[in-house]
Amino acid sequence: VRIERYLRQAIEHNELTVHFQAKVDSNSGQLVGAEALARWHSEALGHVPPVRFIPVAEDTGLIVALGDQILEKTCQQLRDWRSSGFNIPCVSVNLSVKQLERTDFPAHLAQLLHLYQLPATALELEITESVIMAVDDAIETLDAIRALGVKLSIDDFGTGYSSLAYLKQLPVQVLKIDRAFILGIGSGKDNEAIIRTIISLASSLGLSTVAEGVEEATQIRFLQEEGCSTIQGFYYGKPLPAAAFHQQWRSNT
Ligand code: G
Ligand code: G
Ligand code: MN
Ligand code: NA
Repeated sequence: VRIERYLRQAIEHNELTVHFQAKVDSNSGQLVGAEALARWHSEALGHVPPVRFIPVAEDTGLIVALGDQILEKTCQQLRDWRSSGFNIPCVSVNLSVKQLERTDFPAHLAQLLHLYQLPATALELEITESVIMAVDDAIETLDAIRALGVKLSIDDFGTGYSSLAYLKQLPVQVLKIDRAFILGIGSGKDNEAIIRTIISLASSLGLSTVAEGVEEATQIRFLQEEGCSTIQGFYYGKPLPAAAFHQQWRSNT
C-alpha cells in the first residue's frame, strides 16, 4: 500500500528513469541494441528495484501509465542519441498485459514514432509468453504493431509454454533465451540441450536469438558455437543511465 501511494506520485511527477543494457553481436562484439529498463529512486523509500514495483504497478493498473512513460522516455532518448550521431540500431522496451490489452496501443506507438521522428526499426517490444496468453486478440494487436515495422521479441523464452504451432502464428522476430538456462552452461547438460533446442527452433522459424544474463566468457563461447546471434548480460555491462551508456558504447556501433 505504501509502495503504491509513492509509485502513483512518482508516475504523476514523472520521476521514473530509464536505464539501458547493451545487446552485443556474439561474433563481432559490436553493439547491436539495448534493452530499456525502468528505474525508480524514491525520496522516501530510496532505490526500489523493479522486482518490487513492477508487480505493484501490474496489480494496481499503474503499469499502463508507467509503461507509457518508459516507452516515451526511451523514444526521447533515441531521438537525442540519433541527433548527436549515436546511431544505436534498436532499443527494446518491455510490454505488460494491460498495455497490450489496449486496442489503441498500435496507434499510440505510431504517434510516438512520428513525434520523435524515429524509424519503426529503432524500436522493439519484449513480451513474455504469459502476457501473450493472457490477452484476448493478442495476435491481432501484435500484427498491427508488426505492420508498423516495430520488432517483437519473446522475453524469458523457455519458461512458459508456447506450442510450436502457436509460435509460428506470432509475428515475432526474436526469442530471448531466459537467464536460467544461461546460468546452467557448463554445469548441466540439460540446460545446454535446451539452449541448443531453442536456437535450432528459432533458426528453423527464421527468428534470431538473444541470450540473457550472460556473465562469463565460457558462456559466450558456447553460445557463439551454437549460433546464438546476440548476447546481453553483465559480461558486457549492467543496465546504465543514458549518459554512462552513451559514454561506454558511442565508438562501438
Ligand atoms: O532491471 P531488472 O532486471 O531489475 O528488471 C526486473 C524485471 O522488471 C524484468 O523482468 C523486467 O522485464 C521488468 N521491467 C523492467 N522495466 C520494465 C518496464 O518498463 N515495463 C515492464 N512491464 N517491465 C519492466
Ligand atoms: O525479464 P527481463 O529479461 O526483462 O529482465 C532483465 C533483468 O535481468 C534486469 O533486471 C537486469 O538487471 C537483469 N540482468 C541483466 N543481465 C544480467 C546478468 O548478467 N546477470 C544477472 N544476474 N541479472 C541480469
Ligand atoms: Mn526483458
Ligand atoms: Na528476460
